Amino acid sequence: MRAASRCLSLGLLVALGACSGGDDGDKVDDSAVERVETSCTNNQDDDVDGLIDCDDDDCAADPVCLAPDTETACEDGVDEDLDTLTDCDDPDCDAELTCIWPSELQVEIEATLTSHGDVECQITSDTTVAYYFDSCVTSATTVLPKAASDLGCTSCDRVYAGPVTSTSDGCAATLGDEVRFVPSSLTLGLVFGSETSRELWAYDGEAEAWTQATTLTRDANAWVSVDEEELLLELPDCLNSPLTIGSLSMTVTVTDG
Ligand SMILES: [Ca+2]
Ligand SMILES: [Ca+2]
Ligand SMILES: [Ca+2]
Ligand SMILES: [Ca+2]
Repeated sequence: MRAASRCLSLGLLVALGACSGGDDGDKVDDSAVERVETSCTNNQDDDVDGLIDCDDDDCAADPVCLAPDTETACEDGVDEDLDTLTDCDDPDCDAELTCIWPSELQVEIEATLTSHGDVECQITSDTTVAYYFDSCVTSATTVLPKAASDLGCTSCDRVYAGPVTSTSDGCAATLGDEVRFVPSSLTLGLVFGSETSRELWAYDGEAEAWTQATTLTRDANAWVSVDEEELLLELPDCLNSPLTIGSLSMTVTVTDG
């Protein structure tokens, strides 16, 4: 409508042909304007060509349109799908093992010795002495942060290490300091088994080796293992050493932090 009015008013002053020529000039100027999708993420068809954002070829080289639809690696520090959420922060990674593991573990250990009562220690081939060991409980609690590396546990999905911060060593009085159910520091590894099961590996500093210590089973919000074994005690003065002095129950409770 504006173009038509302008042509009519010009037509009063100049020849009709000149007016037509001016109109053609306007059309050339319009087509010369390059219309592009100005934003590839605004959900608008900016250049009104029927194609919105990444569907428009104008956006073919835009990083947002080149990015994959999901986080493709969950441990590389890169936000692959450019949704501002990196690795485990991205819900795309929720099911990844690497994102299941917590940043720290609360570990509670309880060792309960149920004494068998008198134990016969053979002093000579025909002489025995009875030893008696009380039943006892040693417990410990600590929070272990995630280690920066696997610390040599190639089987482990995650390794945690740190000092044992709190202990109540009731068995030291009964068994002596030589027998320690809880070390002063712990280096533990976890291996995914299932949604309700994890292997717990432990590093033995003396043997300088990792061993699978037990299997943890999910129990409400914690992971628990209970292992029982006969406690054998090495007594140098007893010819029949080691002596079986009782039943030892070790309960390990791990809570994800
Ligand atoms: Ca468009
Ligand atoms: Ca757009
Ligand atoms: Ca990533
Ligand atoms: Ca992402």
